[in-house]
Amino acid sequence: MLVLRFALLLFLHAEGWKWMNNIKAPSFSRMQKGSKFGDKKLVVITGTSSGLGKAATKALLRANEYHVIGAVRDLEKMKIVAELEGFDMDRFTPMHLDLASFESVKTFAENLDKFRGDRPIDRLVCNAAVYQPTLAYPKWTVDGHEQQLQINYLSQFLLTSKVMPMMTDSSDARVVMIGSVTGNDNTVGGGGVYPIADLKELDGLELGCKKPIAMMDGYNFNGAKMYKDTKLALMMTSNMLHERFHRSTGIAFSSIYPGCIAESPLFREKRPWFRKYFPIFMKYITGGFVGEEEAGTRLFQVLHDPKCTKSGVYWSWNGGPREGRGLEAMEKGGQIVGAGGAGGGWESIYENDQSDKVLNKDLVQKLWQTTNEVTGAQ
Ligand code: NDP
Ligand code: PMR
Repeated sequence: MLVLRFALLLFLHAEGWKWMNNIKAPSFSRMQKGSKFGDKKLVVITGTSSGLGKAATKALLRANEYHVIGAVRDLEKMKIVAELEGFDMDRFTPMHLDLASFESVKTFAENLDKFRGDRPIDRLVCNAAVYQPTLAYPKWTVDGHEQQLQINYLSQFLLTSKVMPMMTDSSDARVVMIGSVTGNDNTVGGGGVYPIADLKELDGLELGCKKPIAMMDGYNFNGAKMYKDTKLALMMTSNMLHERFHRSTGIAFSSIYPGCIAESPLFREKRPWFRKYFPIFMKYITGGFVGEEEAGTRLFQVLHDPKCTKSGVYWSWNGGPREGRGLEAMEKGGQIVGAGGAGGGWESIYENDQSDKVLNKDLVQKLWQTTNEVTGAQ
């Protein structure tokens, strides 16, 4: 056993892997009950003040088995949202995190480590994102990266590297990346609508992807493509984490496509006509529409359902346009019954195919290495 452990350590070292340096052997004290969290599992979600993150938090609080840490950029907004939504503040803790700054990610991780005390983090959801399709020129973060790139991808990567060591004592740890059909080009929604997600040879990221280089592929800035590229990169990262760490840590890594939440504030920078007609188009033409609440129950399922302990999966759901069916379909104990209508509810989850780009092992390896360098995660 000792020899095996030594071999594993050597292997990780040879791979240049430092993320898990902080891993401690499961300690007795960490497994003891009776902390301020009682028997609740600890869930960290980025971006709980809006859209999918907010709806999933509602579902988690309703299930009564979780304490949710909402990692948000605007604590004042979060307070108001929590009050309006009636969050139980005994089981919800907002914590400041601005994903547009690596320093903020590091500070958040330190605060989280103190806050959890002797308890492991059981779930991490990389959910927060911005979509800036109409910009003629990129906007930059304090670290000199294009905003969508850092908020949607680089910082969530760094965050994962900081939080994973806090998860290894959990008996049911899950890391979920919010991907999208628009980052996965093997469908009409992803491969048929320009611009198409494509990291090419990652020439931009290899050069550091700092002002004036915005795009990971090194080509000219395109805001809509940038967003899609970040979704592609997150899904690739989920696969890499699965390959590298699922066996050794037991953590389940997955990505999801929650459906097209066409009425969410994600589209705040789109023109008013688009915001008006996009939900109609998605409901009645493509059938890809999903209401915020139901999208929240989908994410909740991946965090709660025992079958979603499977690692290396890209989860999606079958069924046509649905709205307003979500929490009301849940039973008291957090079980979701058929949400009514064909294809609705938990039974409609399935393991979706991932595009060749998402599965491209050489590129995934290159993405892994370059992102580690750019973020300083190792
Ligand atoms: P929202 O805009 O409603 O939610 C995004 C969240 O990210 C907000 O809470 C926002 O905070 C937060 N956020 C933005 N910037 C930062 C930052 N710098 N630091 C910390 N938090 C930040 O969008 P959705 O709920 O629709 O999107 C959630 C996820 O789902 C995203 O990853 C998106 O890519 C994905 N997705 C969405 C789809 C859709 O159709 N809407 C389809 C497929 C995937 P604040 O409340 O302060 O604005
Ligand atoms: Mg798309 C046929 C299926 C389908 C699906 C599932 C989506 C999802 N979209 C589909 C089709 C089409 N879309 C078609 C045929 C068109 C051309 C009319 C189209 C257009 C379109 C636009 C302009 N779609 C969009 C946009 C956006 O600005 C959204 C986007 O790309 O944001 C990055 C978007 C989306 N379509 C989707 C989904 C899920 C989105 C939201 C994107 C996301 O968050 O990943």
